[in-house]
Amino acid sequence: MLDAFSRAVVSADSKNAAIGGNELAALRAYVAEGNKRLDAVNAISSNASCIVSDAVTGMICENTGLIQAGGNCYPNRRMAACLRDGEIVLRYISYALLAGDSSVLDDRCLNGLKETYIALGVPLQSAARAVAIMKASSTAHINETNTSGTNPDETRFRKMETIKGDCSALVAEAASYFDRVASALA
Ligand SMILES: CCC1=C(C)/C(=C/C2=NC(=C\c3[nH]c(/C=C4\NC(=O)[C@H](C)[C@H]4CC)c(C)c3CCC(=O)O)/C(CCC(=O)O)=C2C)NC1=O
Repeated sequence: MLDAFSRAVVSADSKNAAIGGNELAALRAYVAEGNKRLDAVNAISSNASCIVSDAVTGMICENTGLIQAGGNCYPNRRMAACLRDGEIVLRYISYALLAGDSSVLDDRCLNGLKETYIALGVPLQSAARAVAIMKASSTAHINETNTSGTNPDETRFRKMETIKGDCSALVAEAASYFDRVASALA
């Protein structure tokens, strides 16, 4: 497992080179924006059960066959396994976002996942759909653009109350980890 720092070392070592200007500039940005990154990780982890249950619910609403006999979220044992997998994937994405590197997600979560799903008959498209909904909701939580939609009671929607700033780079980075899960299942 690598993070932004060890990744720079590995990449310099593979070229037999010293850590260069570009790598240092990237690490300087990583350090300078560190508090923002912690806020982004916290936005995901402290809303994780909401993000996961909303995504799995949405996936099922769009395809109710999943919870009928023969569907892969039927019976409750499989529904529970599906929710648990959503939590696992989101947790590894939050680790990758913290580390600033995808290797923890790749090595400990995605490696072999597609093959496992195929062997168990877990529908890959549905899993990718749940991941896509988790992406939309997680990036909204990081950005604090989550709204109540048609519900007039805004207080039911949690805002993180972090200092407002430009978090577009972190949102894009987080989005890339969700996309990585989707392509691992494609
Ligand atoms: C460390 C990382 C790690 C991962 C990633 C992991 C995934 C994982 N998900 C599994 C099962 C499963 N995964 C699902 C998931 C779903 N079914 C659906 O219809 C949806 C599309 C989807 C939820 C979004 C289901 C239903 C099962 C149980 C399948 C079965 O036993 O028939 C299994 C088989 C063993 C088990 O049931 O626990 C593994 C290993 N386990 C790990 O330890």
